[in-house]
Amino acid sequence: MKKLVLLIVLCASIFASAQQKPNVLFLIVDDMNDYGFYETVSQIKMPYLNKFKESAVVFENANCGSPVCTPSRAAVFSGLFPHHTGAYFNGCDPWNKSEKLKQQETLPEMFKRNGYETFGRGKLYHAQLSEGRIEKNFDNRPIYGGGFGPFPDEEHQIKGKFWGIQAFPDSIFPDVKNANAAIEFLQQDHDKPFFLALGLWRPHTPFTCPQRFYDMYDMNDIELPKGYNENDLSDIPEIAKELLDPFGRFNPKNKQEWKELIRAYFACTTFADWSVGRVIETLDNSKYAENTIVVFWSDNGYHCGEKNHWEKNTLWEQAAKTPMAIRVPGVKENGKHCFAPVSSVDLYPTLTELCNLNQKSKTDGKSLKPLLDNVELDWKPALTTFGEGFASVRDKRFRYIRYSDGSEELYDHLNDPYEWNNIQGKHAVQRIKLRLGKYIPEKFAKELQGRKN
Ligand SMILES: [Ca+2]
Ligand SMILES: [Ca+2]
Repeated sequence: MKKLVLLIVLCASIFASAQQKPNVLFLIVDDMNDYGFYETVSQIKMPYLNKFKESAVVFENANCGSPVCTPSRAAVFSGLFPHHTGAYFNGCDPWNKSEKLKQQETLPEMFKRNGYETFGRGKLYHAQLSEGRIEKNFDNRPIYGGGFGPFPDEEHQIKGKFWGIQAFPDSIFPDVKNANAAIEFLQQDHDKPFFLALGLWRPHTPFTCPQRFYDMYDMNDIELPKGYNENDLSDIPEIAKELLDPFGRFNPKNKQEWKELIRAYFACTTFADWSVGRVIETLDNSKYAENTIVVFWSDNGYHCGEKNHWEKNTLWEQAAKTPMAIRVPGVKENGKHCFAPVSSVDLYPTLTELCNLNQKSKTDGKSLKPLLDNVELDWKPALTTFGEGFASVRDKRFRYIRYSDGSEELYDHLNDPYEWNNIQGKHAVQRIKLRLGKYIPEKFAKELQGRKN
């Protein structure tokens, strides 16, 4: 009898402790740069994320592990930097090709093993997972909904002109369907704590979204990017130019077309803001609001013509810097901005600590919990890599880039926020280069297959 009572007490306490664990809402957007999130472009409209930022710690100096979709996500879900796995590029099939990633427990897998209900929808890994791994990651089906479409029309898809206003109904956008699925999940009862991951496809191309988001922007108000400088490429190493506009699909014929593309990017960013916003609003109106951590991040930044370049795949601020914010209910620093140079690779160990999970796999990042408690703390520089020997290191003030042939760039963000002046050759900065150079890996894992662009 005594044993039975003990067993009941034990079961009840295990159940209670499982109940106390916080839920996690993990929101990913694709190719969203800093324009609206850090208010560097005032015209862009992001009402929902602006509201969310008031209740979260906003990381103003967040950097991706790799400036392109698949490897950036592999780094976040594994907690491992690309130079340890070889997953540097899109198309590298990281979860089937890297021995290290095959062994690594992913973030959702860790949550599931720790007793969480795991739910995933939309663009999450952007890479093939085996059936067995899908099983280990997520409880729900289907996990991937949709794709990049809808495209403006067949001609646009073939010619690679991935933009255009079309009167598509909301119902055909994968982001609408997936956000609806997440909303439905948040309105249900759950016995276990949950890890809900939602990955949106926008503002990534094709720049299609419900027309009302285009209608929010008047062409007369659109300006060329503040960070554009037509002579900007004169002081960058030759090897850096290999990364420029690899697809050549964005070559605006004139300033008018350039502005139209920017308007399209703004519209798709505002669409993503709305999609994220209605999920967060549902959470805030649910019984889970007080016990759910919200993580918001973009997989990479985005050029809209800065450095004569479109899209990502560079080691400059425009591609390496990503929006990121974390809301832990009750944290006193919520609403503050943190300028410490953090990495999205830090998200895995951060959630391990915040949710008090048993973490099986070793990860590279560092828990951001100390910064959530004190945004002013000193922090080590953040690393972004893009292939063997291609690395970028960001601290609070400088960005240092070194390429595989040893050529370098150094930018002083205090005086040069758009990285126009490469000061690497100046005598006075040699010590800064040496200091930041220590964070560049001595050894880079061999590149898995894939392409640099
Ligand atoms: Ca992306
Ligand atoms: Ca320059």
